[in-house]
Formats: sequence, C-alpha cells, structure tokens
Amino acid sequence: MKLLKITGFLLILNSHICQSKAGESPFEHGKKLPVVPFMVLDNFGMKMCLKECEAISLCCSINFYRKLLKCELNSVGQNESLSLITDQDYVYSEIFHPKNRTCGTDVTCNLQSKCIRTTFDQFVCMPIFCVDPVPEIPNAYIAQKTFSPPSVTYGCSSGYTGVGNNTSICVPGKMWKTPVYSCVPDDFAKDCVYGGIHSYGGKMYCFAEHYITWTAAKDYCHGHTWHLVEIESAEEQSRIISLSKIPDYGAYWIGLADQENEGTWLWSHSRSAPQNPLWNPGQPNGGTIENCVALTYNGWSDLKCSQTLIPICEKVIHN
Ligand SMILES: [Ca+2]
Repeated sequence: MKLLKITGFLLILNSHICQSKAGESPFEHGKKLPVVPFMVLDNFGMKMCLKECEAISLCCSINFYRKLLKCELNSVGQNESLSLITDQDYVYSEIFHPKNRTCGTDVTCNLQSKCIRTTFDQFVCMPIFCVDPVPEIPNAYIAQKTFSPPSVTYGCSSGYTGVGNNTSICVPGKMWKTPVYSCVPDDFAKDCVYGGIHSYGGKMYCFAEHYITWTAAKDYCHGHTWHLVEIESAEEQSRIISLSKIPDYGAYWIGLADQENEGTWLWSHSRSAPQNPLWNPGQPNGGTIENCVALTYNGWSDLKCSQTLIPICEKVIHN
C-alpha cells in the first residue's frame, strides 16, 4: 500500500508508482476515476492534459472534465480497489510505462516536480508545488485555488468581514507569501467608524464608536483580540491622522500611559517604551493628574484617564 498524504500543496511520501496497464485505449469517454485530484488545471485540451500528466512524476491518470476544459490530475490510477464510474461529462485516461518515466536521458524528476524541455532542447525538473502548506487564516476558508501559478483566494466564514488582500501566491518550490488578510467578527467591524476597518502596512485600524475611559478603551480593544494602537513612526501617525478627523477636531485614545510609574510612559500591549515619541509641543504636562495619552492635533497629549474618548484599536494582520 502506498502512503500518499496531500495537505494543500504539500506532499509527504516516499515512494510512488502508478499501476498503469499498458496497451489499452488511452481515452475512456464517459468515465472518471472517483478520486480527489492533486492538481486541477483550467483551459486545457484533453491531449494537453495527458501530456501534462506524463511530465509530472506524481501523475498516474487524468479525469478530463470536457464541459469546462478542466484537467484533473490524479496521483493514482485504476487498481484492485478502485474502478472507473460512469460520468458523461468526463474522459478518463492513464499514462503508460510510468516506471520508466525519465526527464531527458537518465534523470527522473522527483514527485514534487515536472519535466520541462527548455528552449535549448535540454530537459530540466521544475518544482510544481510550494514547499509549505497553504497558510491558514482563522475564520477563513479557501474560496478558490489555482495551480498554475499556485494561488489561493480566501473568503470569511459567516459572521466575519474580510480585511486586506484575500489572495496569496507562491512560486513553485518556495514558500507561500504570508497572506495579509484577516476575518474580523461582524459585531466588531460594525463599530468601526470613518470608513470601517482600514488595513495598511500589515496592520488593521478601527476607530471604535464608543466614548469610553482609557481603561475601558483598552479592555474594549483587548476583548476583541485587538489592542489600543501603538504608534511606531511618524509615517504611521500621519496615516492614522489621514483616516481620522484630526487635526480639525477630535482626540482618540492610544495605548500609551504612565499610570503605573509617573513619568515612565509605556505601551500597554507590548509593555515597551515608545521608540519615537511624537508628543505635541509642551506635552506631556499633566503630572500625576494626567496619565493616559490621546492622539490630538498632530501629536500626543496626556489627559485624565477618566475622560471619555473614541479608542483607536489595532491588530497586526494574522499570518
Ligand atoms: Ca502622568
């Protein structure tokens, strides 16, 4: 029994041999093998599909969906426990002599690759899969998948709103690009004013429409697995200001406070001091009376923590 496990595009196996029977008609019309293909290629002709299978070491047979010209490549063929079924939309074929399949004269491509003839009439083995599995995103599912080039497009589960770029790609033989996409609960997303949730530079921002104290603001963001924004650079601050009603009016809670130790300003989530403080002129000036920080005008001001302001929540987009 062969061991073949397919996790997304990742294949874990040691040996793999198609059990193809030579000498039969290559195309069986109105038939298919009831298996899940390891790869599906769009807009392929039937003969092209078979050629593709012949080039890929892993491929033993094809189910060709003739209605939509979909080429389904299978890692198994017919055997004692697996027989063809009738399906008028399909054409089935197996490849011949797979054991002797070589690339050029004596090279056999591994199962993760395909044999390609170069413009100089040389043969090379090219990887066809990504080396890691498709990245998972909490509360998301894979809405669409392409194999050439490898890409996945995510959708969000019911009750969640998608933020960011929902497509991720990979160069065969390499890793998937980290998707910059997140599925946010609808009940949180609907609280976000000024155009909803914004995504920029791998972070998401939400101006939550609640006038609350600094501690309540911190708890509010945290309760949604976000946190009060930690502004890391003047560039990030300008971006946040451009999303808000600052500098005309408005003040928003950010994650900075010196509640614990007067004069020692710390970000509440990362527990670190600001690397690049962006205080308004003359600020901070409230001593022990003002221990919580708001973004106002073009910079930061310390205010009484009991004031009620809109919080700016942020989240680093999930890998
Ligand atoms: Ca203070």
